[in-house]
Amino acid sequence: SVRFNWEDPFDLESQLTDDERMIRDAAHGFAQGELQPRVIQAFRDEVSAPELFPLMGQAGLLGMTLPEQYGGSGASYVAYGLCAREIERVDSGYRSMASVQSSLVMHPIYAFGSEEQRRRYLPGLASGALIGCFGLTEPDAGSDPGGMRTVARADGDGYVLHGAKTWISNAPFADVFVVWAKSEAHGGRIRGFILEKGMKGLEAPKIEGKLSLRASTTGMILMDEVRVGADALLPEVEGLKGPFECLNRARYGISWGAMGAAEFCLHATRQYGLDRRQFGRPLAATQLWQKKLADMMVDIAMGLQSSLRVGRLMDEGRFAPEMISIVKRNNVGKALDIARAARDMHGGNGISEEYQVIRHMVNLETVNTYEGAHDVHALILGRAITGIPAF
Ligand code: TGC
Ligand code: FAD
Repeated sequence: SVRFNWEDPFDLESQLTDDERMIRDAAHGFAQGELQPRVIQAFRDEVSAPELFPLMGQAGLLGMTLPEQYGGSGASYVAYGLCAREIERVDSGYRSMASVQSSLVMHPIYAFGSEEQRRRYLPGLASGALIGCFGLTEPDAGSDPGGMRTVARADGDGYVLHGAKTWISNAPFADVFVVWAKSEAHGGRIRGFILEKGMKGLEAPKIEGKLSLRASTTGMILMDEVRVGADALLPEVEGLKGPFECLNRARYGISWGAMGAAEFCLHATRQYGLDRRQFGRPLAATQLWQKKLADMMVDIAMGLQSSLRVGRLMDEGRFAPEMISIVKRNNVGKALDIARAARDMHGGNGISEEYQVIRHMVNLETVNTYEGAHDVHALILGRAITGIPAF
């Protein structure tokens, strides 16, 4: 038998390739060196931090699964997940910034764009010189994106877009907007369009006053008769499949990221319980505490192992979206439970920014809602089990 390691219960380490470990270690160094020192202040001030994109780009964290010719490094989906875990160990908002750019902006341009669109946008997005955002959600269409009202009308050899998107990560400082609209020229089918900052009629006001994910900037996309050329259309995809193919990748990354936030909470709580004494002994010496720490460790071990399995299947091209619903829903739900317990176990100190667990807790409320709310993923799985859509 081997010696048990509570920090890596199922020996995840030995299931990774050398490349994956190297990429993970570099991401860990970047997250701890560049992101951790900023995050408490950034969250307090609800700052916009577009300058983080070039830093993430230099660190190779943007679009890493894409081929090198487009600025990626051909990394595996497992490596991508490991990086999301390292970034979200610091803050879910920073992981959001990176996952929107990689999975929701670069992926559709790579997978559904023309060669000209790939060359025009991908290298800049990979380096962080350009910032991207993804507009699917609308004020009256969140869980049900098929109910969107944004339209694209044919106009000469181009299109005119009209409508409003809301709750859009990165939008206020984005250069590139991947927007989904019902295209009248395509029989009302949903199509993707690439818009650029500065286009007439395009605005992206910031949403202020978030009490969660404050280190990530969120805004709206307001389109008042925005005229674009025919070359703004993503030519290779039609229907909700387009945005969902992007969401598959982002949701998968989130399943790893949430485990990073949960690991932070477990590690911080364990140390707190070893250091803090009440009733003449460390808190960690009490049965209730040990039971809660055991629950945290078990849920993290199971979550990481499941995400690794889904990542390997993605790398082999053998995944089904329902597998991603399982890990997104489970891992984020468990991470939220863990963060709430960690907050409680820190007592009064648990509400202070200095101990950081309450920041993870409130962030994970957003993560539980976006990219398909917890219950919406249950309904996706319920449909798979019964064959009956119950949305
Ligand atoms: P439904 O009838 O199920 O499907 C319509 C078409 O889409 C196809 N499809 C998928 N394709 C690939 N991957 C998937 N996961 C897919 N799911 C569905 C499907 O085959 C069908 O194709 P076709 O060719 O027959 O048209 O669609 P529905 O309207 O019944 O949808 C139901 C539901 C609930 C599954 C779906 O609407 C849903 O997932 N809702 C949640 C919405 C959501 O996740 N929004 C996320 C917005 S982006 C975001 O939150 C970014 S935050 C990022 C950050 O900051 O990190
Ligand atoms: P609703 O759909 O109104 O859901 C409200 C509640 O009802 C939820 O609990 C949900 O589970 C439940 N519910 C919904 N339908 C059903 C049903 N049929 N049966 C039972 N219960 C149901 N979107 C983007 O497009 N791009 C982004 O970059 C982006 N970034 C975001 C960043 C932040 C900080 C936040 C908060 C959101 C972001 N979103 C983004 C939007 C996000 O995807 C939506 O908030 C999410 O999909 C839920 O939609 P909604 O807010 O309209 O809630």
